[in-house]
Amino acid sequence: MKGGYTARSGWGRLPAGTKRHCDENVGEIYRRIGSWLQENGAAFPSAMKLLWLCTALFSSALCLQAESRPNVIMIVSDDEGWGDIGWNNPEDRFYVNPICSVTRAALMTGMHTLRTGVENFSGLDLKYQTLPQALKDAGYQTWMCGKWHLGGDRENRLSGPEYLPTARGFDHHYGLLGGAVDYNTHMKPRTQELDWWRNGKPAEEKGYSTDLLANEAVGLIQKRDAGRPFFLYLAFNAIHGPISAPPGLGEEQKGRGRPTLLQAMTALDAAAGRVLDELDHQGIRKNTLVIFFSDNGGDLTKGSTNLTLREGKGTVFEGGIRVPAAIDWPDVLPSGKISDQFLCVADLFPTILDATGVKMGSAPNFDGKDVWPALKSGQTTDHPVYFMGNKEVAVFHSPWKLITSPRGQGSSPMLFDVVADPSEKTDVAGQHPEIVQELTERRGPGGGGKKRPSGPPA
Ligand SMILES: [Ca+2]
Repeated sequence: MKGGYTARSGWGRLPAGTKRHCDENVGEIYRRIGSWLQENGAAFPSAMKLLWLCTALFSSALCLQAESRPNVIMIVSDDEGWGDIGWNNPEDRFYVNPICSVTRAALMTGMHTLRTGVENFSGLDLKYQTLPQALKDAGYQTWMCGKWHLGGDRENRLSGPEYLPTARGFDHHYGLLGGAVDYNTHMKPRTQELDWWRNGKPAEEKGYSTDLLANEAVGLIQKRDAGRPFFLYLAFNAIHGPISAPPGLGEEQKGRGRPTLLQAMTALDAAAGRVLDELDHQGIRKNTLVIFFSDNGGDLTKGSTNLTLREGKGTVFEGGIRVPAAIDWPDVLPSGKISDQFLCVADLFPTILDATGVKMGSAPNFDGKDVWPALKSGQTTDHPVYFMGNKEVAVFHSPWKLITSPRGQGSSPMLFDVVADPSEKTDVAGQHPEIVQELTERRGPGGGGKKRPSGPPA
Protein backbone atom coordinates (compact mmCIF):
# COMPACT_ATOMS: atom_id res chain seq x y z
CA MET A 1 0.00 0.00 0.00
CA LYS A 2 1.18 3.46 -0.76
CA GLY A 3 1.98 5.00 2.53
CA GLY A 4 4.84 5.25 4.87
CA TYR A 5 6.25 4.82 8.27
CA THR A 6 9.06 7.00 9.34
CA ALA A 7 12.25 5.44 10.60
CA ARG A 8 13.38 8.37 12.67
CA SER A 9 16.79 9.20 13.97
CA GLY A 10 15.50 10.99 17.04
CA TRP A 11 12.57 11.55 19.32
CA GLY A 12 10.55 14.50 20.49
CA ARG A 13 12.08 14.95 23.83
CA LEU A 14 13.11 17.88 25.91
CA PRO A 15 15.56 18.58 28.69
CA ALA A 16 13.87 18.40 32.07
CA GLY A 17 12.03 21.57 32.91
CA THR A 18 11.76 22.82 29.37
CA LYS A 19 8.35 24.09 28.38
CA ARG A 20 6.99 24.39 24.90
CA HIS A 21 3.80 24.37 22.87
CA CYS A 22 3.48 20.88 21.45
CA ASP A 23 1.82 21.88 18.21
CA GLU A 24 4.45 24.36 17.18
CA ASN A 25 7.86 23.18 18.22
CA VAL A 26 8.01 19.42 18.21
CA GLY A 27 9.09 19.02 14.59
CA GLU A 28 12.10 21.21 15.14
CA ILE A 29 12.91 19.45 18.37
CA TYR A 30 12.92 16.08 16.58
CA ARG A 31 15.33 17.42 14.00
CA ARG A 32 17.62 18.84 16.66
CA ILE A 33 17.63 15.67 18.70
CA GLY A 34 18.32 13.64 15.57
CA SER A 35 21.34 15.78 14.77
CA TRP A 36 22.52 15.52 18.33
CA LEU A 37 22.32 11.75 18.24
CA GLN A 38 24.29 11.66 15.03
CA GLU A 39 27.02 13.80 16.53
CA ASN A 40 27.28 11.68 19.66
CA GLY A 41 27.36 8.54 17.60
CA ALA A 42 30.77 9.57 16.30
CA ALA A 43 32.17 9.19 19.79
CA PHE A 44 30.83 5.69 20.27
CA PRO A 45 33.66 3.18 20.79
CA SER A 46 34.61 1.53 17.53
CA ALA A 47 34.56 -1.96 19.05
CA MET A 48 30.96 -1.48 20.14
CA LYS A 49 30.06 -0.15 16.71
CA LEU A 50 31.46 -3.31 15.16
CA LEU A 51 29.56 -5.50 17.60
CA TRP A 52 26.26 -3.87 16.79
CA LEU A 53 26.92 -3.78 13.10
CA CYS A 54 27.30 -7.56 13.30
CA THR A 55 24.09 -7.76 15.30
CA ALA A 56 22.23 -5.83 12.64
CA LEU A 57 23.57 -7.97 9.83
CA PHE A 58 22.94 -11.34 11.34
CA SER A 59 20.09 -10.90 13.80
CA SER A 60 17.47 -12.29 11.44
CA ALA A 61 19.52 -15.35 10.59
CA LEU A 62 21.09 -16.38 13.87
CA CYS A 63 19.67 -17.24 17.25
CA LEU A 64 21.67 -14.73 19.22
CA GLN A 65 22.83 -15.20 22.77
CA ALA A 66 20.83 -13.14 25.22
CA GLU A 67 23.70 -10.89 26.20
CA SER A 68 24.19 -9.69 22.62
CA ARG A 69 20.57 -8.94 21.88
CA PRO A 70 19.31 -5.35 21.75
CA ASN A 71 17.21 -3.77 24.43
CA VAL A 72 13.67 -2.89 23.42
CA ILE A 73 11.70 0.07 24.73
CA MET A 74 8.09 0.51 23.72
CA ILE A 75 6.59 3.84 24.69
CA VAL A 76 2.82 4.08 24.31
CA SER A 77 0.80 7.22 24.82
CA ASP A 78 -2.92 7.10 25.53
CA ASP A 79 -5.47 8.75 23.24
CA GLU A 80 -2.89 10.96 21.51
CA GLY A 81 -4.36 12.01 18.19
CA TRP A 82 -2.94 12.47 14.73
CA GLY A 83 -3.32 16.24 14.95
CA ASP A 84 -2.06 16.54 18.51
CA ILE A 85 1.58 16.36 17.47
CA GLY A 86 3.49 18.34 14.91
CA TRP A 87 5.87 15.82 13.39
CA ASN A 88 3.60 13.50 11.41
CA ASN A 89 4.60 12.85 7.87
CA PRO A 90 1.63 12.80 5.52
CA GLU A 91 2.70 9.35 4.34
CA ASP A 92 2.98 7.79 7.82
CA ARG A 93 0.61 4.86 8.19
CA PHE A 94 0.61 3.09 11.51
CA TYR A 95 -2.76 1.64 12.48
CA VAL A 96 -4.15 0.60 15.84
CA ASN A 97 -7.59 -0.24 17.18
CA PRO A 98 -10.06 2.44 18.17
CA ILE A 99 -9.98 1.86 21.94
CA CYS A 100 -7.46 1.09 24.65
CA SER A 101 -7.69 -2.60 25.60
CA VAL A 102 -8.21 -3.72 22.06
CA THR A 103 -4.95 -2.19 20.86
CA ARG A 104 -3.07 -3.48 23.89
CA ALA A 105 -4.34 -7.01 23.28
CA ALA A 106 -3.11 -6.89 19.67
CA LEU A 107 0.23 -5.58 20.90
CA MET A 108 0.64 -8.38 23.41
CA THR A 109 -0.51 -11.20 21.11
CA GLY A 110 0.25 -10.17 17.53
CA MET A 111 -3.35 -11.06 16.71
CA HIS A 112 -6.30 -9.04 15.56
CA THR A 113 -9.15 -8.16 17.85
CA LEU A 114 -11.69 -10.33 16.13
CA ARG A 115 -9.69 -13.43 17.04
CA THR A 116 -8.93 -12.60 20.66
CA GLY A 117 -12.33 -11.07 21.36
CA VAL A 118 -10.79 -8.59 23.78
CA GLU A 119 -12.78 -5.47 24.53
CA ASN A 120 -12.39 -2.83 27.18
CA PHE A 121 -12.86 -4.35 30.64
CA SER A 122 -12.71 -7.98 29.46
CA GLY A 123 -9.07 -8.96 29.97
CA LEU A 124 -6.74 -11.19 27.94
CA ASP A 125 -7.40 -14.91 28.11
CA LEU A 126 -4.55 -17.04 29.48
CA LYS A 127 -4.48 -19.17 26.32
CA TYR A 128 -2.55 -16.45 24.50
CA GLN A 129 1.22 -16.24 24.47
CA THR A 130 2.47 -12.73 25.11
CA LEU A 131 5.34 -10.66 23.76
CA PRO A 132 6.97 -10.09 27.19
CA GLN A 133 6.82 -13.81 27.95
CA ALA A 134 8.54 -14.62 24.67
CA LEU A 135 11.31 -12.13 25.43
CA LYS A 136 11.58 -13.28 29.04
CA ASP A 137 11.99 -16.89 27.90
CA ALA A 138 14.86 -15.69 25.72
CA GLY A 139 16.69 -14.15 28.66
CA TYR A 140 15.32 -10.62 28.68
CA GLN A 141 14.60 -8.61 31.80
CA THR A 142 10.98 -7.56 31.26
CA TRP A 143 9.52 -4.46 32.87
CA MET A 144 6.25 -2.64 32.54
CA CYS A 145 5.54 0.86 33.79
CA GLY A 146 2.04 2.19 33.25
CA LYS A 147 -1.40 1.16 32.09
CA TRP A 148 -2.11 -2.55 31.72
CA HIS A 149 -5.89 -2.76 31.08
CA LEU A 150 -5.78 -6.44 30.12
CA GLY A 151 -7.07 -8.13 33.27
CA GLY A 152 -6.33 -8.66 36.94
CA ASP A 153 -8.38 -5.67 38.00
CA ARG A 154 -11.82 -5.57 39.59
CA GLU A 155 -13.23 -3.78 36.59
CA ASN A 156 -12.23 -6.67 34.32
CA ARG A 157 -14.28 -9.79 33.67
CA LEU A 158 -10.98 -11.69 33.96
CA SER A 159 -9.99 -10.19 37.31
CA GLY A 160 -7.87 -12.80 39.08
CA PRO A 161 -4.18 -12.37 39.91
CA GLU A 162 -3.27 -14.76 37.11
CA TYR A 163 -4.16 -11.94 34.70
CA LEU A 164 -1.79 -9.39 36.21
CA PRO A 165 1.12 -8.23 34.06
CA THR A 166 3.53 -9.99 36.39
CA ALA A 167 1.73 -13.24 35.54
CA ARG A 168 1.83 -12.56 31.79
CA GLY A 169 5.56 -12.24 31.23
CA PHE A 170 6.68 -9.11 33.06
CA ASP A 171 9.24 -9.39 35.86
CA HIS A 172 8.09 -6.05 37.19
CA HIS A 173 5.00 -3.85 36.93
CA TYR A 174 4.42 -0.37 38.30
CA GLY A 175 1.38 1.77 37.54
CA LEU A 176 -2.32 1.30 36.90
CA LEU A 177 -4.24 -1.84 36.06
CA GLY A 178 -7.46 -0.23 34.81
CA GLY A 179 -8.33 2.08 31.99
CA ALA A 180 -8.17 5.51 33.62
CA VAL A 181 -6.71 7.08 36.72
CA ASP A 182 -6.45 10.52 38.29
CA TYR A 183 -2.95 11.78 37.49
CA ASN A 184 -2.37 13.07 41.02
CA THR A 185 -4.51 11.01 43.43
CA HIS A 186 -4.13 7.75 41.44
CA MET A 187 -7.77 6.97 42.09
CA LYS A 188 -10.18 5.60 39.52
CA PRO A 189 -12.37 8.49 38.44
CA ARG A 190 -15.62 6.54 38.67
CA THR A 191 -15.19 4.55 41.90
CA GLN A 192 -12.49 6.54 43.72
CA GLU A 193 -10.58 3.31 44.36
CA LEU A 194 -6.79 3.41 44.38
CA ASP A 195 -5.44 2.10 41.08
CA TRP A 196 -1.69 2.39 41.53
CA TRP A 197 0.33 -0.76 42.07
CA ARG A 198 3.79 -2.17 42.29
CA ASN A 199 3.89 -5.87 41.44
CA GLY A 200 0.29 -6.46 42.47
CA LYS A 201 0.46 -4.56 45.75
CA PRO A 202 -1.12 -1.14 46.31
CA ALA A 203 1.39 1.70 45.97
CA GLU A 204 0.34 4.77 47.92
CA GLU A 205 2.75 7.33 46.52
CA LYS A 206 2.55 11.02 45.86
CA GLY A 207 3.29 12.51 42.50
CA TYR A 208 2.11 13.20 38.99
CA SER A 209 1.57 9.90 37.22
CA THR A 210 3.56 10.80 34.11
CA ASP A 211 6.59 11.70 36.20
CA LEU A 212 6.27 8.69 38.49
CA LEU A 213 6.20 6.29 35.56
CA ALA A 214 9.29 7.87 34.04
CA ASN A 215 11.06 7.81 37.40
CA GLU A 216 10.37 4.10 37.74
CA ALA A 217 11.56 3.40 34.22
CA VAL A 218 14.79 5.33 34.74
CA GLY A 219 15.40 3.50 38.02
CA LEU A 220 14.90 0.12 36.37
CA ILE A 221 17.39 0.99 33.64
CA GLN A 222 19.92 2.18 36.21
CA LYS A 223 19.58 -0.96 38.35
CA ARG A 224 19.43 -3.45 35.48
CA ASP A 225 21.57 -6.54 35.12
CA ALA A 226 23.98 -5.23 32.49
CA GLY A 227 24.68 -8.78 31.40
CA ARG A 228 21.20 -9.25 29.97
CA PRO A 229 19.05 -7.20 27.62
CA PHE A 230 15.81 -5.63 28.78
CA PHE A 231 12.35 -5.01 27.41
CA LEU A 232 10.62 -1.93 28.83
CA TYR A 233 6.94 -1.34 28.08
CA LEU A 234 6.27 2.23 29.16
CA ALA A 235 2.54 2.82 28.79
CA PHE A 236 1.66 6.30 29.99
CA ASN A 237 -1.91 7.08 31.05
CA ALA A 238 -1.37 10.52 29.50
CA ILE A 239 -3.22 11.99 27.73
CA HIS A 240 -6.28 9.89 28.62
CA GLY A 241 -8.95 11.59 30.69
CA PRO A 242 -9.42 12.85 33.30
CA ILE A 243 -6.58 15.00 32.00
CA SER A 244 -4.54 16.94 34.54
CA ALA A 245 -1.76 19.39 33.95
CA PRO A 246 1.41 18.90 35.98
CA PRO A 247 1.27 20.39 39.50
CA GLY A 248 1.45 24.14 39.41
CA LEU A 249 0.28 24.34 35.82
CA GLY A 250 -3.39 25.01 35.43
CA GLU A 251 -5.02 22.64 37.90
CA GLU A 252 -7.99 24.93 37.80
CA GLN A 253 -8.59 23.75 34.24
CA LYS A 254 -8.46 20.10 35.16
CA GLY A 255 -10.04 18.01 32.44
CA ARG A 256 -11.15 21.05 30.53
CA GLY A 257 -10.02 21.46 27.01
CA ARG A 258 -6.97 21.73 24.88
CA PRO A 259 -4.75 24.00 27.03
CA THR A 260 -4.72 21.39 29.78
CA LEU A 261 -4.22 18.62 27.25
CA LEU A 262 -1.19 20.38 25.79
CA GLN A 263 0.33 20.85 29.23
CA ALA A 264 -0.13 17.16 29.97
CA MET A 265 1.34 16.26 26.60
CA THR A 266 4.37 18.48 27.16
CA ALA A 267 4.95 16.69 30.47
CA LEU A 268 4.60 13.39 28.64
CA ASP A 269 7.25 14.37 26.09
CA ALA A 270 9.62 15.51 28.81
CA ALA A 271 9.10 12.28 30.77
CA ALA A 272 9.74 10.11 27.74
CA GLY A 273 12.79 12.23 26.99
CA ARG A 274 14.20 11.59 30.47
CA VAL A 275 13.98 7.85 29.87
CA LEU A 276 15.75 8.15 26.52
CA ASP A 277 18.37 10.45 28.02
CA GLU A 278 19.12 7.71 30.53
CA LEU A 279 20.04 5.44 27.64
CA ASP A 280 22.66 7.98 26.67
CA HIS A 281 23.90 8.25 30.22
CA GLN A 282 24.26 4.49 30.37
CA GLY A 283 25.94 4.28 26.97
CA ILE A 284 23.32 1.88 25.60
CA ARG A 285 21.49 4.13 23.16
CA LYS A 286 22.87 2.36 20.11
CA ASN A 287 21.93 -1.03 21.46
CA THR A 288 18.31 -0.13 22.02
CA LEU A 289 15.37 -0.38 19.66
CA VAL A 290 12.79 2.26 20.59
CA ILE A 291 9.22 2.21 19.34
CA PHE A 292 6.58 4.82 20.05
CA PHE A 293 2.88 4.99 19.18
CA SER A 294 -0.46 6.12 20.54
CA ASP A 295 -2.94 3.37 21.47
CA ASN A 296 -5.85 4.97 19.57
CA GLY A 297 -6.87 8.20 17.98
CA GLY A 298 -7.49 11.39 19.88
CA ASP A 299 -10.60 11.79 22.03
CA LEU A 300 -12.43 14.75 20.54
CA THR A 301 -14.38 15.27 23.76
CA LYS A 302 -11.14 15.90 25.69
CA GLY A 303 -9.62 18.54 23.44
CA SER A 304 -7.66 16.29 21.09
CA THR A 305 -7.59 16.82 17.36
CA ASN A 306 -7.04 14.28 14.62
CA LEU A 307 -7.12 16.74 11.76
CA THR A 308 -6.95 16.26 8.86
CA LEU A 309 -8.33 12.79 9.53
CA ARG A 310 -12.00 11.99 10.05
CA GLU A 311 -13.52 11.57 13.53
CA GLY A 312 -11.57 10.01 16.41
CA LYS A 313 -11.29 7.56 19.28
CA GLY A 314 -13.92 4.83 19.25
CA THR A 315 -14.40 4.79 15.49
CA VAL A 316 -12.61 2.99 12.67
CA PHE A 317 -12.44 6.13 10.60
CA GLU A 318 -8.84 7.22 10.13
CA GLY A 319 -8.97 9.61 13.08
CA GLY A 320 -9.68 6.69 15.38
CA ILE A 321 -7.05 4.23 14.21
CA ARG A 322 -4.27 6.02 12.29
CA VAL A 323 -1.96 7.39 14.96
CA PRO A 324 1.39 9.07 15.56
CA ALA A 325 4.21 6.53 15.63
CA ALA A 326 7.98 6.40 15.33
CA ILE A 327 10.78 3.85 15.50
CA ASP A 328 14.46 4.34 16.15
CA TRP A 329 17.59 2.20 16.32
CA PRO A 330 20.68 4.23 15.48
CA ASP A 331 22.96 2.77 12.82
CA VAL A 332 20.56 -0.12 12.17
CA LEU A 333 17.45 1.54 10.82
CA PRO A 334 17.95 4.08 8.05
CA SER A 335 18.21 7.53 9.54
CA GLY A 336 15.75 10.23 8.59
CA LYS A 337 14.19 8.26 5.77
CA ILE A 338 10.55 7.43 5.18
CA SER A 339 9.68 3.80 4.70
CA ASP A 340 6.89 3.15 2.26
CA GLN A 341 5.50 0.52 4.62
CA PHE A 342 2.03 0.05 5.97
CA LEU A 343 2.05 -1.13 9.60
CA CYS A 344 -0.39 -2.10 12.29
CA VAL A 345 -0.02 -2.81 15.97
CA ALA A 346 -0.30 -6.58 15.50
CA ASP A 347 2.89 -6.46 13.41
CA LEU A 348 5.02 -5.43 16.36
CA PHE A 349 5.23 -8.83 18.08
CA PRO A 350 6.65 -10.75 15.07
CA THR A 351 8.70 -7.72 14.03
CA ILE A 352 10.36 -7.44 17.44
CA LEU A 353 11.12 -11.16 17.44
CA ASP A 354 12.99 -10.73 14.17
CA ALA A 355 14.76 -7.56 15.26
CA THR A 356 15.98 -9.22 18.47
CA GLY A 357 16.72 -12.62 16.96
CA VAL A 358 14.40 -14.32 19.44
CA LYS A 359 12.92 -17.63 18.33
CA MET A 360 9.85 -18.92 20.11
CA GLY A 361 9.59 -22.65 20.69
CA SER A 362 6.01 -22.62 19.47
CA ALA A 363 5.22 -19.32 17.84
CA PRO A 364 1.60 -18.15 17.69
CA ASN A 365 -0.24 -18.01 14.41
CA PHE A 366 0.20 -14.26 14.12
CA ASP A 367 -2.16 -12.02 12.22
CA GLY A 368 0.56 -9.39 12.19
CA LYS A 369 3.46 -9.61 9.79
CA ASP A 370 7.19 -9.40 10.42
CA VAL A 371 8.06 -6.14 8.71
CA TRP A 372 11.59 -5.88 10.09
CA PRO A 373 13.25 -6.62 6.74
CA ALA A 374 11.21 -3.87 5.11
CA LEU A 375 11.98 -1.37 7.85
CA LYS A 376 15.71 -2.06 7.63
CA SER A 377 15.88 -1.86 3.89
CA GLY A 378 13.36 0.91 3.36
CA GLN A 379 11.57 -1.31 0.86
CA THR A 380 7.85 -2.00 0.91
CA THR A 381 6.65 -5.51 1.53
CA ASP A 382 3.32 -7.03 0.63
CA HIS A 383 1.04 -7.08 3.62
CA PRO A 384 -2.10 -8.98 4.54
CA VAL A 385 -5.40 -7.24 5.01
CA TYR A 386 -6.01 -5.72 8.42
CA PHE A 387 -9.06 -6.05 10.59
CA MET A 388 -9.43 -3.24 13.05
CA GLY A 389 -12.04 -2.31 15.58
CA ASN A 390 -14.50 -4.24 17.64
CA LYS A 391 -17.94 -2.77 17.14
CA GLU A 392 -17.08 -1.95 13.56
CA VAL A 393 -14.48 -3.47 11.30
CA ALA A 394 -12.14 -1.83 8.84
CA VAL A 395 -10.76 -4.10 6.15
CA PHE A 396 -7.76 -2.74 4.26
CA HIS A 397 -6.48 -3.69 0.86
CA SER A 398 -4.43 -1.04 -0.83
CA PRO A 399 -5.64 1.57 -1.48
CA TRP A 400 -9.07 0.59 -0.25
CA LYS A 401 -10.63 0.51 3.17
CA LEU A 402 -14.01 -1.09 3.80
CA ILE A 403 -15.90 -0.18 6.96
CA THR A 404 -18.53 -2.63 8.04
CA SER A 405 -19.95 -4.26 11.14
CA PRO A 406 -18.30 -7.44 12.46
CA ARG A 407 -20.80 -9.83 10.95
CA GLY A 408 -22.14 -7.72 8.16
CA GLN A 409 -25.30 -6.56 9.86
CA GLY A 410 -26.34 -3.02 10.42
CA SER A 411 -25.76 -0.10 8.15
CA SER A 412 -24.47 -0.37 4.64
CA PRO A 413 -20.73 -0.79 4.22
CA MET A 414 -18.62 2.22 3.35
CA LEU A 415 -15.63 2.20 1.03
CA PHE A 416 -12.83 4.75 0.89
CA ASP A 417 -9.63 5.18 -1.07
CA VAL A 418 -7.59 6.17 1.97
CA VAL A 419 -4.49 6.99 -0.07
CA ALA A 420 -6.18 9.43 -2.43
CA ASP A 421 -8.79 10.48 0.13
CA PRO A 422 -7.12 10.28 3.57
CA SER A 423 -9.85 12.43 5.12
CA GLU A 424 -12.50 9.91 3.98
CA LYS A 425 -14.72 12.55 2.47
CA THR A 426 -16.17 10.41 -0.31
CA ASP A 427 -17.80 7.02 0.21
CA VAL A 428 -17.30 5.19 -3.07
CA ALA A 429 -18.99 1.90 -2.15
CA GLY A 430 -21.69 2.47 -4.76
CA GLN A 431 -19.10 2.97 -7.48
CA HIS A 432 -17.08 -0.16 -6.69
CA PRO A 433 -19.43 -2.98 -5.68
CA GLU A 434 -16.86 -5.58 -6.76
CA ILE A 435 -14.32 -4.22 -4.26
CA VAL A 436 -16.93 -4.12 -1.50
CA GLN A 437 -17.68 -7.76 -2.23
CA GLU A 438 -14.00 -8.74 -2.33
CA LEU A 439 -13.19 -7.09 0.99
CA THR A 440 -16.34 -8.44 2.59
CA GLU A 441 -15.26 -11.93 1.57
CA ARG A 442 -11.77 -11.32 2.92
CA ARG A 443 -13.28 -10.33 6.21
CA GLY A 444 -15.09 -13.65 6.29
CA PRO A 445 -18.33 -14.56 8.01
CA GLY A 446 -16.78 -14.52 11.48
CA GLY A 447 -14.96 -11.28 10.88
CA GLY A 448 -11.49 -12.79 11.15
CA GLY A 449 -10.79 -13.46 7.51
CA LYS A 450 -11.37 -16.57 5.44
CA LYS A 451 -8.33 -18.44 6.61
CA ARG A 452 -8.87 -18.01 10.31
CA PRO A 453 -12.54 -17.43 11.02
CA SER A 454 -12.90 -19.83 13.92
CA GLY A 455 -11.26 -17.94 16.77
CA PRO A 456 -8.07 -18.29 18.73
CA PRO A 457 -5.79 -21.32 18.84
CA ALA A 458 -5.96 -23.63 21.82
CA1 LIG B 1 -6.57 4.89 24.72
